[in-house]
Amino acid sequence: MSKQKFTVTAALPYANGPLHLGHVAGVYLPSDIFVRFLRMNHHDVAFICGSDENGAAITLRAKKEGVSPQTIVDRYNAVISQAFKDFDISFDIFHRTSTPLHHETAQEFFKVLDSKDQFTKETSEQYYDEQFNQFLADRYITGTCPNCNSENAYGDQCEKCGSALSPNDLINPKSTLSGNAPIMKETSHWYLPMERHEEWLKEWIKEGKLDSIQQHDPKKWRNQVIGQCMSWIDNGLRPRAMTRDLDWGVKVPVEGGDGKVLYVWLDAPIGYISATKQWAIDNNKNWEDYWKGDRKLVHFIGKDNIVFHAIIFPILLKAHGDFILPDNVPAYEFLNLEGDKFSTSRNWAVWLHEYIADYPDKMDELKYVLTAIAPESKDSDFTWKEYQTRVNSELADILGNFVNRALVLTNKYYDGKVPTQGALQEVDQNVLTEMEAIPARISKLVYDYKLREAQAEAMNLARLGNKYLADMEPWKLVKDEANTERVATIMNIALQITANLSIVLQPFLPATAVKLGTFLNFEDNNWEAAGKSNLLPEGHQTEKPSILFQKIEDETVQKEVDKLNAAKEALMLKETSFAPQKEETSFEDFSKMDIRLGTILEAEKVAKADKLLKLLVDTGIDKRTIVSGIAKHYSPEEVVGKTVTVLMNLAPRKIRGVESQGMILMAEDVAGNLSFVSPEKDFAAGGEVR
Ligand code: B3M
Ligand code: ZN
Repeated sequence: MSKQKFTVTAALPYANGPLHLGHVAGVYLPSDIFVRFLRMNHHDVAFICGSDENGAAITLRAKKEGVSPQTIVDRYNAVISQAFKDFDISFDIFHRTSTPLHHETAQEFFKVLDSKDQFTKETSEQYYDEQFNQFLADRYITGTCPNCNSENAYGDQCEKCGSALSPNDLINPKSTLSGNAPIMKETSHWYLPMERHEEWLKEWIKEGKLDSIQQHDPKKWRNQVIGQCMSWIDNGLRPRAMTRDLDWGVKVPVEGGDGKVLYVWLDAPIGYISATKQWAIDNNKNWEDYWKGDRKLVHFIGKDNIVFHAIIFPILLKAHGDFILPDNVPAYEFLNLEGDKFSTSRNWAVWLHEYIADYPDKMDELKYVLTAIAPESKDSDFTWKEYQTRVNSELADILGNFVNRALVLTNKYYDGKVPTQGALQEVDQNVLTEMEAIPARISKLVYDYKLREAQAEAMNLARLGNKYLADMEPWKLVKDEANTERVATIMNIALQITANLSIVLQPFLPATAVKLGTFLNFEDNNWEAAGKSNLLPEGHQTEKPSILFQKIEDETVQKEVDKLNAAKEALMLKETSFAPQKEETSFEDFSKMDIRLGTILEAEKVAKADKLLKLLVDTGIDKRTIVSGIAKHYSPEEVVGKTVTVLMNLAPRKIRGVESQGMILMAEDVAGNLSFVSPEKDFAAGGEVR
């Protein structure tokens, strides 16, 4: 492809929690591969990201932890940006939407739209939480999704099926603040009349279906992106509120906007622009070059962000004027974990920062596996078992084995110097022809956003080399002097393949590619060099290699799976064991109960009832018989002498022929163990409990 200009964005992660492997596999890794590839092909690229620090995702998290939103965004911006650095995601900038530059940029954008009459102002009734005195939009309200019936859909989108929603779409809406059903209350907001844009949107999205240029043109959008957009449009575009009644976010910069902020899905995509501005300031560039004119804008996102990037943001860009619209919106489906949805709240996740801490020298192993299973066209599943298999039998046994053989033998036979390539046999010729064809195939796949296949194609080069050496067996040939020239030719070819690997692996496994370069004393970052069979001249000195990939042991897999299961069990215990609070009662009703301390004087088992103990209890005012269902938890001997809590005025009942005059109160823990409720101080029988 001729040299082009690209502005590539990766969805801004909410600064409300750390990143897990699902985020990485479905946005950050593929965009990084794409950009590294573009750079090697000398396209002019800006790779933009940052943290999304506004909106209900942030304020709700803050409320939950009892800290300020600022504390939350500072904490998670730090965690996230450090993880990206450690994982070597090559953003040109990782910005923040809490910066003054972003606030100004978003406000300016809003003002332009407002002055061009691109908004309507509407007063309407919206859901309101009376207990918290707050309007409920977006994540402040949950309910049943009208499309997929998932019970936990948010007011702005359903994470289960990915559809974009409005609070009024929800069935059985509930406030996430109080849990109560909301009331309706009047408020006014700025709306984006999306229906005005239906015509051109339809045409424009249809264009995305076209593979307009046969030569690797990245125009063609993924089916699921086109499908989601068309179904949204076909359902009828409606005005969508672009402001919110919240006290955290970008303030509405026009008259009447007091106490209101911009809708996070209005300001967040503008975050791509403000990040570009900051990067341009830092690098003496003009930001407008990256958003205007002849340039391809590409948004890497998860499928739950499709309509925001392929419909709403394009409307905003077009309504503003001057801006380019996205050329493609490669959206990823979801990655699952061991057969179950990633979930922050259920702690069902492999966190990127934890992986980095536990396996600091295994970044490429994770990159390789995540790209190999990337959820490009359908949801996929990460398992530690598959991680192990792919690392051991692909990275170690194929790539690592080949490179190691090529370099170790070169060291052994030729003191590390590249031997002479002699006459080629047909088998050599075939291998070289195949090697030559691979880079173009990778290119085509990358430009088509098929990074999973592209990586597999790069690995095919390692496969090719590994098979070549295994078939040729130079270590056997070398024993006969008559084969000297033949062995040199084979080893030369093996080294050329290794040099080629150091190029074609760069986008996918950057650290490994650097290691290969070090082993070979060779560096070439130009994609066009790939495929050549004379990258290393005769006599070129190579180095002794080290092992590229250590195998993953069974214990490691077991440890990781145990860790996940432990987290799941802890949570299930917590979730399933606490009964919901009972209905409200009055103080008057409560006061009717006569509860006192009693001391157990005697205890014996009740015949033919393995759960019951018959107790004689000193209650201060009398000594009475009480039958209690605690025999499975306490022996008669152990209860005698204990001071416990007694409900005195419960109507007497006959239990197994014994009249019980009252009840012993018991506490039960999540595992079903019983305990007496005894005074923490040394109180005598008769003391009242209230
Ligand atoms: N923060 C939503 C998400 O993490 C969001 C993306 C913004 S991209 C402009 O799903
Ligand atoms: Zn749904």
